[in-house]
Parts: sequence; structure tokens; C-alpha cells
Amino acid sequence: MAPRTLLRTCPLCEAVCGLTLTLDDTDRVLSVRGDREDPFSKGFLCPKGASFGKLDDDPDLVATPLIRDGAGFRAAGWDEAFDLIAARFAEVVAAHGSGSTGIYLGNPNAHTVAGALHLPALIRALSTRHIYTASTADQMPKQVAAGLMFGDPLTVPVPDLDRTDYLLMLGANPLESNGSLCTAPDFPGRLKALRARGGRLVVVDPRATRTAAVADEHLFIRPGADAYLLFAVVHVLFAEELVDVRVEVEGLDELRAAAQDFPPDAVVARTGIPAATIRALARDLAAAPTAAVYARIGTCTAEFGTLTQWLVDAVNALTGNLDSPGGAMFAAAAAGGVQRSRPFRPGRWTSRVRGLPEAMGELPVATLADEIDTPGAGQIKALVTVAGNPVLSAPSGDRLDQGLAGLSFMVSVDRYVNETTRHADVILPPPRSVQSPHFDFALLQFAVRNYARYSPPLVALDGRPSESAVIARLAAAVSGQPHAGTGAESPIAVVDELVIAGMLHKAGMSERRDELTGADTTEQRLDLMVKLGPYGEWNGGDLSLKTLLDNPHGIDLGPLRPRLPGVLRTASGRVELAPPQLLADVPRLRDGLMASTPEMVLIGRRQLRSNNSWMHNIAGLVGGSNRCTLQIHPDDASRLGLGEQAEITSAAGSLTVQVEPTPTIMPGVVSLPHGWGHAASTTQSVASATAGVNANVLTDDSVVDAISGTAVFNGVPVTVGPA
Ligand SMILES: Nc1nc2c(c(=O)[nH]1)N[C@H]1C(S)=C(S)[C@@H](COP(=O)(O)OP(=O)(O)OC[C@H]3O[C@@H](n4cnc5c(=O)[nH]c(N)nc54)[C@H](O)[C@@H]3O)O[C@H]1N2
Ligand SMILES: Nc1nc2c(c(=O)[nH]1)N[C@H]1C(S)=C(S)[C@@H](COP(=O)(O)OP(=O)(O)OC[C@H]3O[C@@H](n4cnc5c(=O)[nH]c(N)nc54)[C@H](O)[C@@H]3O)O[C@H]1N2
Ligand code: SF4
Ligand SMILES: [Mo]
Repeated sequence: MAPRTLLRTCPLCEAVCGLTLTLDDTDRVLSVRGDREDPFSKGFLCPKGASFGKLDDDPDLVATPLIRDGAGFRAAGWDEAFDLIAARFAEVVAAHGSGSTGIYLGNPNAHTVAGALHLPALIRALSTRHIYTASTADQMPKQVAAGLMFGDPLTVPVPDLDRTDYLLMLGANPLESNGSLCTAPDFPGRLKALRARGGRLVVVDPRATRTAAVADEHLFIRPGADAYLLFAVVHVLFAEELVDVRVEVEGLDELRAAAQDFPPDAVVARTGIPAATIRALARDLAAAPTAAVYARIGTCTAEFGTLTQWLVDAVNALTGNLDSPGGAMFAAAAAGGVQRSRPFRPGRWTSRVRGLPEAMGELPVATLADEIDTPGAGQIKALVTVAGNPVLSAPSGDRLDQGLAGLSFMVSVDRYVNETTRHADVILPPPRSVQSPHFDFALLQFAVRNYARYSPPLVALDGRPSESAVIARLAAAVSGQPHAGTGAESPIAVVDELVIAGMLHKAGMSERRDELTGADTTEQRLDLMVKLGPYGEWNGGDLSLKTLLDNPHGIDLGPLRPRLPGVLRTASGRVELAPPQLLADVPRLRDGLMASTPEMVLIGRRQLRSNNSWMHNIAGLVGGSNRCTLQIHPDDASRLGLGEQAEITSAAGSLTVQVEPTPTIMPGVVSLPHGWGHAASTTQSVASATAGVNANVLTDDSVVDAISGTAVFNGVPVTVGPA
């Protein structure tokens, strides 16, 4: 049989590029190209996407369920694995109650159908408040700020990249990350186009990144100081009467009053940015025909993460750029739509040990180790992890490493035996990517152009359960029902039918169940979501699962359109510019103006041919620039007498690291990428041989962004000396 050409969305980052794959007659991926006919990605492909085939059939992937056997694992059947899970969960719950179970959900869940559609059933089945995800090591500050300003934490504005005249970007490096909370395939090309049409790009970052290199202007900023910079911009906008709000807002006077304490001169020492530069920035933003402020991970995982994210959209609103073409806009996703009826409220409950706030139903991952280590009612005894590696990704990861080893029971759904899953009693593998369907339920809500694309599984499951089926059966097992019913009795069909019935009922369309199409109940759910969505066949449009299947390269649904006030869920029905929960944290920010700055601070960085902790097992992706090195300014390196290796110490721990002197980083700042520190005891042969060190030995789980509980990875005080 000749090689087959098949189409699929790349699941490896937020850019959602279309891929054109060729598969041989054993269903192995022979080649990967960018899909030139995809209307959104137009053929773009990065080195990770090019490695899709290598990742898909890495010989070190887990292929069958694994059950702990002494120090290692043995292969097991699915029934045996689920029987064991049901029995052990029942024991733990009988002895300690359901509050002693917990779950950690990692980043790839944002890219899988199982993550979007079936994890909620697993979370419900566990019936615990111990819910942790990578969000509190990532974007939770943005979601909390958006929730308070717009009423819903999924209502996050994105820069209208293709039309803006001026983009101010803080703490993001899309030339390496390909963008985040801003779904934009070929981000580099879009920035090039911005400048080619006469637009201006200004990058704020403690490092002169690849993105800074293609900008009109780069401003070095002291880590953790973005809220100061943005407050000073707000101050100037008010002081110079440049405010031009074009949407209905509440709290303008309160915002003006809060900004009083942050004139540009007051923040110079803290930010390292001259007052004249800050004034010019404010004036330029106000004067540009259209402008957008966009801030990402460098500004989220910082001491004042939520305040910073608030001020980003406050500036967008004050300059007349919120919800307006060329400004910061809200996507309308084909399978989306605001579900909530009441305004978002964070902190509805707090964590047991440290009293940290809940947000969106979850607790901060920075306190997961506390909840495992601290005895008493509610201590976590049994843990589920799905697509995550918190030993390398959570603050004080080494502490978690020890905590996981002491659990009564742990089950992980993952492709690999990694630094986290090696502690599991049972590992359940998802099938290969080519055996999985793909639809971006989450990421298309943050797209810079409205677009939809569905990829059905390309290769038959061949006896393996889909990841959705694994999750649904796990949900049944932790509730004491280990057995896989068949057909309509299977856990996955039961879950899907419940959701379908609920959605149809809510829409007043219960009689239309039979009109849903799709190869299985999960595809029928997608059909329903799309039909009820903003372009849907049952909502005045023509979109359905069928139109998605008929257009395998994806469907362009047009540029972003203004969506206010329709998407707002605030009590006032207006954009809240000064939510009380945010104003309450401003005194802490003001106190920070007086605090002494540490001599040396640590920040992170992302690497082009990597993805957090899990792409280091592909030989073509590691090495070269993708190594675990401590970047430090040459002046600092010589002042400190550093050789090839250095010892770096924080309040949390100490590491010996490889030194990489580079003038691209600010003096007084060092950068270490996360996701390294691979253990020898996993099955990842390549990753173990290029181990590196775990940056999260240095990050301190006792320090969080107060409002969202998010971990602080940027601006960690450290000392550095010769090894
Ligand atoms: N110091 C520091 N720490 C950080 C950050 C930082 O900037 N600095 N960044 C933070 C951020 S933004 C994030 S998102 C987190 C990431 O934190 P995590 O999500 O905990 O870590 P990942 O390394 O992304 O682990 C993903 C896991 O999912 C598995 N996997 C991949 N695909 C699939 C799939 O389809 N199904 C299943 N079941 N498993 C799959 C991989 O094998 C891997 O084990 O790290 C955070 N940690
Ligand atoms: N190739 C690749 N792509 C990825 C990932 C990956 O690991 N590799 N991870 C994915 C994930 S999970 C995410 S969340 C996204 C993140 O996507 P981005 O937000 O674009 O992430 P980074 O590339 O780490 O860029 C963050 C920048 O913030 C800077 N920074 C650090 N501290 C501060 C500060 O205090 N203030 C300011 N202004 N800047 C600061 C850093 O120097 C860095 O250049 O990327 C995703 N895409
Ligand atoms: S940019 Fe992201 S989505 Fe596009 S090919 Fe690379 S990894 Fe895949
Ligand atoms: Mo992330």
C-alpha cells in the first residue's frame, strides 16, 4: 500500500497549526509538513511540529497499563488495572474519607478531547476539594483578573494581532513559545506583518529575547516589576488627560485614585525603566490609532501576577482599545459560549494547611506538597495525575518528589514513566496521538481569528481504549465500579449521554437527540456544542460536525468582532475597572516600592525545541540551544568569579548548574529553564542521559501571588557563587 496523506491539528502547543502527515502501511508517521491549505496556519510548522511522528512512536512510550512491582513496573491488562484502582481507592476512602483523595491535571489536558470533555466527570467522581492543575503555575492570574473585570474567567481578551498598529508585549517570547493565551499560528510571521504595515512592537523583558530582537524597541525590566510599570502608565494616562474609554465601565475614579501612588518617578528604581520612557510609552499607547497590551507567563508567575493582568486590560480600556478592532478583543469560539449565569468569585473556600484561596474550583499547586505532607483529617492519601509532571513543574518540586513516594495509592494517566509517574502504583497510557481525535475546545477561545478545525482519529484504536474512555472508566473505578460495560453501558457513553441530555434540556431541544451525528457519543457531543454555538446550525448559522468533517483543513470564521456587553457576566453589566478584591492587594504593591531589591534574582525561560518537561526524550529536540544552562550577564559572571559551573542557592534549595554567560540578560538577573532534572529511574532513555537540573528545587512554594495563589517563578531571590 502506498503511503497515505492525512490531516491533523498539531497538539504540541497553543498555536494549533494544521499538519499534513504521511503514514506508511504500518500506520507509522513517515513525514510531517505544515498544511498549506489551513486558512489559519497556512503551512507554518516549527521544529516540535516536525517531530510529531517521532513523539508519536517514541519506543519509550508506555503501551499497556503498568502496575507497580517492587521497585519497578510490570505490564498488566486493563481489567486488572481498573480492578486494583477500584479496590485501593475504596480502601483509602473507607479509612480516611473522600477528602483524602486528590487530583493533579497537567498542561496537555488543554490539548486533548479527553481533557476538555471527560475530566469533569473524573473530578466529580472523586468528590474532593483537592483539585490542583498547572493553571496555578501558569495563567490563573489572568483568569482571575478577567473573571473579576468581565465576570467570567474564560472571557480573556487577546491582542488583535493582525490589525493592531501598536503591540506592547510583556513577559512573553512567542518566537520560542509560539504564543500563549493568544492562539496565533505563525506568531513570528504575524509580528513581521505588523511591522511591515507600519505597526510598532515594544517588548518588555529582563532578557533580550528572540522576540525582542524583531521588535522596534526592547525595555529591560527588573523581574516582578510589571505591575509598577503598568500602574505608572495608568497614572500618566490620567495625569495627562489621555484617557479615552469607549466601553461601559465601572470604577474609573477608583482606578484613578489607586494610580495616584505610582507616578513614573516612583517606580524607576523598582522597574529599572527611566521615567521619561514610561511617559513616552503611555503617550504612544494613547496616540496609536489602535494598540494592544499583551502580557504572558513572565508576568503571571510573579509576586503581583493578578494585579499585573488587571492593569494590562485596564490600560487596554483606558486607551479606547478594549473590544475594538486592532485592540484587545474576545474570540467567539465555534464550540464555545459563556455558560455561567452568576459573576465569577474567587476564594470561595481555602486550602486546609495554609488557607490559600480557591479559584475556578481548584486550589494552588504551590500547596499540594503541604496537603500531602501534613497529617490530619483531609490529608491527601490517594492521588490521580493526568498528563502532568509536578515534580519538575511545581515549586519546591523536590519536596513533592518525596511526598508522592509516601502516598497510600497513586494512579497516573500519562504517555511516559517520568519523574512524577514513577511514583504511581498504576500507570494508564493514552493511545498514540494519531489514534486520538483533536478539537481545540479551550484554545480557540483565545484565537486571534475565529476559526475551527476538527481532526477525527487517523488510525484505528486496535483494542486500546481512547484517552476519553480511560478517563471515564477511571471515574467509574474511583467510585467503586471497575468494570467496563459495553456499548451504551460503557462509562464513556454513560457520561456523554448525561451531558448531551443536560445540554439539550437547557436549550429546550430535548426532542432533537436523534439528529446528532458522529461516530460515537463524544463526536455527537462535539456536534451538539457546535450546532448550539455562535455559528451553529441550530443557532442561525450552518456549522455542525458534518461541516467540520467536510472541511478537514479547517474553517475560517472571520476576524474578531466586538462582543461587549454580550459576554459580560459582572453584576453591574459593565466592565469593572476597579474590582474591590484587586484594590485590596494594592497596598501590598505600594509597600513593595519601599522594599529593598535582592542583589540577584532568578527567572525562567522557554526553549524552542521543548515543551515543559516532556520533549527531552527525542534526540533531535535536545542539544544545541536546548540545554539546561544558567544564563547570567558576563559582568556578573566575572564579578562572582564563576567558571563553567556555579552553585545557586535560594530560600528553598541549592543546585550546581552549567553557566552560560550572555549579554542578553540584565545584570542582577539569572535564568534557568524549567522541565529539566530528569531522573535516572524513569524509562526515558534519552532524557535521562541529558538530565539537567530541576529549576523548581530553587522556586519556593511558600511564596505565591496573593490573589490567585499562583506560584512565583520569576523574581526568586538567589545567591550565586563558584561551584
Ligand atoms: N520554574 C518554572 N516552573 C514552571 C514554569 C516556569 O516557567 N518556570 N511553567 C509552568 C507552566 S506554564 C506549566 S503549563 C507547567 C507544566 O506542568 P505539567 O503539565 O505538570 O508538566 P509537563 O511537563 O507539561 O507534563 C506533561 C505530561 O503530560 C504527558 N502527556 C503528553 N501528552 C499527553 C496526552 O495526550 N495524554 C496524557 N495523558 N499525557 C500526556 C507527558 O508525558 C508529560 O508527562 O509547568 C510550570 N512550571
Ligand atoms: N517551545 C516551547 N513552546 C512552549 C512551551 C515550551 O516549553 N517550549 N511551553 C508552553 C507553555 S506551557 C506556556 S504557558 C507558554 C508560555 O509562553 P510565553 O509566555 O511566551 O513564555 P516564555 O517563552 O517563557 O516567555 C516568557 C518571558 O518572560 C520573561 N520574563 C521573566 N520574568 C519576567 C518579568 O518579571 N517581567 C517580564 N516582563 N518578563 C519576564 C522571560 O525572560 C521570557 O522571555 O509557552 C508554551 N509554548
Ligand atoms: S507552533 Fe505549536 S502547533 Fe505549530 S507546529 Fe509548532 S508545536 Fe505544533
Ligand atoms: Mo503553561
